[in-house]
Amino acid sequence: MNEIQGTQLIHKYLRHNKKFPHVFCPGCGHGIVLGSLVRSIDALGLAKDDVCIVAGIGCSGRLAVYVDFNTVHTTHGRALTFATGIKMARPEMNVIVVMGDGDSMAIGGNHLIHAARRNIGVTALILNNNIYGMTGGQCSPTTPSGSFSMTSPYGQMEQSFDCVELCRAAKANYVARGSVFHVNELDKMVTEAISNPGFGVVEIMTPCFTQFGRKNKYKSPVEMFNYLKKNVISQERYNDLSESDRDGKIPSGVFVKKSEPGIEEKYYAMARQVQEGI
Ligand SMILES: Cc1ncc(C[n+]2csc(CCOP(=O)(O)OP(=O)(O)O)c2C)c(N)n1
Ligand code: SF4
Repeated sequence: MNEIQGTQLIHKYLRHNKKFPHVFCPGCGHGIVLGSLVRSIDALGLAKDDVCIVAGIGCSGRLAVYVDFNTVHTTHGRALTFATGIKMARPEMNVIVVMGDGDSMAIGGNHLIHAARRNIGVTALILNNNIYGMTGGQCSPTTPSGSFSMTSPYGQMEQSFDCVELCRAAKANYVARGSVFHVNELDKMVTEAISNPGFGVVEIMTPCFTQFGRKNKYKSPVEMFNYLKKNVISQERYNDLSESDRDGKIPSGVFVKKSEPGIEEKYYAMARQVQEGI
């Protein structure tokens, strides 16, 4: 993507003269996800009116505020419930949900499991910065064991869990993990997830230097990007590593890719059958 195209996309898709300047800290990865979202929608040629972005609360939730589509900035942990209602009522709409790791896996964890189980035809972008960014750095379900946060000043005692494994087990159609360092791959995953007829999840590793990096071993946002560069590796490379060498490494790529119809499609087919008395 050259600079001219990038600028054109900003003018086409961002509420650039209304909602800016944005709230993201220098070095935050959330803006890169915003870029990926806009490029993917543009590449798919979707009309703005046919796209609805739904977000929860958190720094990640701000993404919905900046883009010129149908947008809903909902309550913390409930973005998927709003999105489910929208998709059931307007199945032709491309519904894309943006959530933080806290939003999607802590308070909204149950909704994530059941959105995947139902295979509702929405796309979930999960911005995993391993921390609650907006509220001051409390630990989340993905804060790595032993790392420091506002609520684990002596090191996190709890185990973290794996978003990909969770969504795979809950039977989502499309499950992928990428990072904001590996932008070209990320764009492909977001585009594929939006195109998938069922529930598409992309977990996106993204740095929060302000609330996570400063309390841990990172000296700058650049170090956090270098961490992603070195440690987010393909699942093939990850599988070839010994158990001990896997420590700290994050497997990425597409883990599940099915093309089952979304539940809304099944619902409308059933409604037609019932109405026709078949
Ligand atoms: C019901 C409810 N509980 C708690 C909060 C406070 N709150 C706002 S954002 C947030 C956490 C955000 O963390 P995350 O979802 O990981 O997103 P990030 O800010 O890191 O992008 C919390 C706990 C709230 N707004 N509503
Ligand atoms: S607090 Fe963290 S997640 Fe929030 S804008 Fe700053 S760097 Fe980004």
